[in-house]
Amino acid sequence: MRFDTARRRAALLLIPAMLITGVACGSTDKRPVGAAEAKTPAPAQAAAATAAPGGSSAGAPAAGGEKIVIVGTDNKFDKTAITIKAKEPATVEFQNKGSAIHNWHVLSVKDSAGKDITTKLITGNTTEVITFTIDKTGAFDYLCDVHPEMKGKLTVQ
Ligand SMILES: [Cu+2]
Repeated sequence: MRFDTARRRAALLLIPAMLITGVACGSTDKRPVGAAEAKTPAPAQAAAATAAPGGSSAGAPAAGGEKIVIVGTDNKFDKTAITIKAKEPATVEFQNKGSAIHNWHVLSVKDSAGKDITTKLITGNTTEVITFTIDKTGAFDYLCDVHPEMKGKLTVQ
């Protein structure tokens, strides 16, 4: 009999402890979920990529603006100075004609969507086309991230 009541008393003491930890878990679980979902960025890159290819059809001067071809070899760009217009889409076709991997990356400025202006690192005999808009005028260095001696200047007028 005495043993039984002692056990019951112990069980009663456990209940408040379980309630407290239960509430604590519930409240910490709720916050991070919504924050993580909200972070997913908008798919702006997909739209930019599809704007590049079919620029030959008449009537629509908007997408792509002018297309500039830059050829990279081991280890230099064929153009060390290019000029584009501010607030208008520019298309750069970067051709890697070397044997090493190279990219074309504009420093110290982002595009109008706040993204880095860069191609991926691509292997020899491959090409990547990017379209971007820069909202401000200025002169910005570009380079290959692997070979900083491959460089030039992008002027935005
Ligand atoms: Cu390179």
